[in-house]
Amino acid sequence: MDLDSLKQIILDIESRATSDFDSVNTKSDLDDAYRSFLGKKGEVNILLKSLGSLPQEKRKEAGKILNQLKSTLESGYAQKTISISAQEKQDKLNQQKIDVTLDGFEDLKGSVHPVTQTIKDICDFFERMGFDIESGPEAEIDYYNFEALNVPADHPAKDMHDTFYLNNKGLLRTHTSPVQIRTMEKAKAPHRIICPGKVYRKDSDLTHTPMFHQIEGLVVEEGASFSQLKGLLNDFLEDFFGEAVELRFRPSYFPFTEPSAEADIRWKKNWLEVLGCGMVHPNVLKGVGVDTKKYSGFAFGLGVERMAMLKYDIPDLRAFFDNDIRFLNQF
Ligand code: 2NL
Repeated sequence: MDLDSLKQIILDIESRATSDFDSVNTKSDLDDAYRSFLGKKGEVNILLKSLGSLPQEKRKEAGKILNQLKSTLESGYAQKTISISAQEKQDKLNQQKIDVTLDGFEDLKGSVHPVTQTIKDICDFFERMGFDIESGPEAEIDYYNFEALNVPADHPAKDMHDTFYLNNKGLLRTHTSPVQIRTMEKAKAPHRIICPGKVYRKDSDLTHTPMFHQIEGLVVEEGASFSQLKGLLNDFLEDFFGEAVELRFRPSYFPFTEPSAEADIRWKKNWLEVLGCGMVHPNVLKGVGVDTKKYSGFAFGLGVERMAMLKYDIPDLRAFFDNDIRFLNQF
């Protein structure tokens, strides 16, 4: 082989390698092409080995142009490597592209539960009347739930069929009255407190749920009277229903009040019971250390779900517990 034919071969390799590098689209095809020209058994190495057949004085020049070929091919390979990885990156970006102009999903907005709203409305009224909001534990003991409230040991409400007992000592409170007992134990009279919260009774049918919400109010002051209680409840019910209400009090009985009464409002020709109330029984006041010669008290209790059903004309108690968004969004 002479130098001229070597140059011819080199030009041919260079043009084939350039076009091969040009036509591949993946890194692995590019590497295959690389190996066929520049690998151990590639064309350039084979050519290099054949230089031995050249005369001594031509070998140097031949080596030089072969090395030039090598570096031309190496840099072609390097450039193509860069452009392939840029293309792969671009392909990936195109695949993951997000069209920000597409319509989104309408987000579901929450709303205040009617029970929560009713508790807030009622507590707001009594706060304006100077009451403090108090809360306390839902798991109670017999003393705070019954004994301190003058409920006799053999009262039917204490029956296993009516009260959830947790163990031999604990129970789930059946009303929020224990909060008032605890408050009177802690602070000195006078008291004006309103106590909202969950209460529990072993009762489950169309009009009763084992858990419901109650609000109780308590006033202990010098000269607290039944006429004040009637006036306060009348103002409250007018505020709650947003219009003048026709109100009547019927004599009733609770162990913790004497006298006791139930209040009804006239709603579309019918009298509907809305709450229970009375003058705090002296036994209850004495039990928490209130001087009954100086102070008297009145109290009342109402069911929140029942009040919300009347105000919003909801016929079925279960609607409060289903948490159906179509129901809840109406408030
Ligand atoms: C009702 C009746 C009532 C009370 C709750 C009370 C609390 C203390 C002392 C005296 Cl600490 N009374 N609470 C009084 C009368 C009635 O609730 O029908 N509730 C749904």
